[in-house]
Amino acid sequence: MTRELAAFVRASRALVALTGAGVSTESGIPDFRSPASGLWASADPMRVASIDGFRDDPVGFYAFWRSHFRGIASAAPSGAHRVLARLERRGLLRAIITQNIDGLHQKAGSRATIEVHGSFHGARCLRCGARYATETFLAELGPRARPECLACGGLVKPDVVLFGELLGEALAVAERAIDDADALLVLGTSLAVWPVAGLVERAVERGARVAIVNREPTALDRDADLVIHAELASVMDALAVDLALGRDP
Ligand code: CNA
Repeated sequence: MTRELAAFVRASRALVALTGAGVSTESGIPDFRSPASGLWASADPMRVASIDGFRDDPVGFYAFWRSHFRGIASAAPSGAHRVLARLERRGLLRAIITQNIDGLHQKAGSRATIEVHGSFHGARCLRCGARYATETFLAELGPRARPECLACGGLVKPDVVLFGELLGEALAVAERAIDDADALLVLGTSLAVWPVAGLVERAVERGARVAIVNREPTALDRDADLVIHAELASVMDALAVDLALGRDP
């Protein structure tokens, strides 16, 4: 199967990747929907990951995310992140559209990265718009303190798109990248979250070929030209060998 993936990459003239939380599990960051290890096995998404949940209980929101954000801040890129960065350097990958908020594609050296769900690095006051670095803000915030803006007392929210919020300009940028692509490589996502899952359908409608690599079946496997159900680490390592990508600099 990985030979077929290498052929898929070689045959493309404008390849774009779409990634999800599965590319970062090897980095120690749990995904949402894996049956035992996913965050939703132990938490209610509508309480800790929706804009209504955030407004109702901002202290509880940060109590849940504080340790996860700390883990994300200290995480190192996975093999999948590194192979994608090498594909871009070799001119074989145009852009990465990611649902992840962890910044690990950039840490691995990828440049053309479109973060459709935002990034945990920054935070913003919902009232006056004052900007904060999430890590610094959390370091100074007491464990049970309300996350209030130092300038106006409004609520400070990380720059991540929560359930119930609209996606920003990044979605339009992602759509343009899809429209210019002739092949889409989908990695480590259940494709259960919209409107991002719709980007796969958009690619198919515009005639692009689609390959999906994921441990479990996804919602859109039937739309893909190539589907591999396997661990990303082994598939991406084999892809790097098959394409003779060489070592990281
Ligand atoms: P998801 O719905 O949790 O799906 C992840 C998929 O990845 C699952 O189907 C797993 O089977 C698969 N998977 C996990 N590990 C591996 C692996 N090592 N090899 C192969 N497959 C694997 O997550 P999605 O990304 O689809 O959902 C979108 C949400 C998740 C976005 O809003 C993200 O912001 C959010 N999220 C992001 C992060 C992060 O930034 N690292 C972490 C957790 C959730």
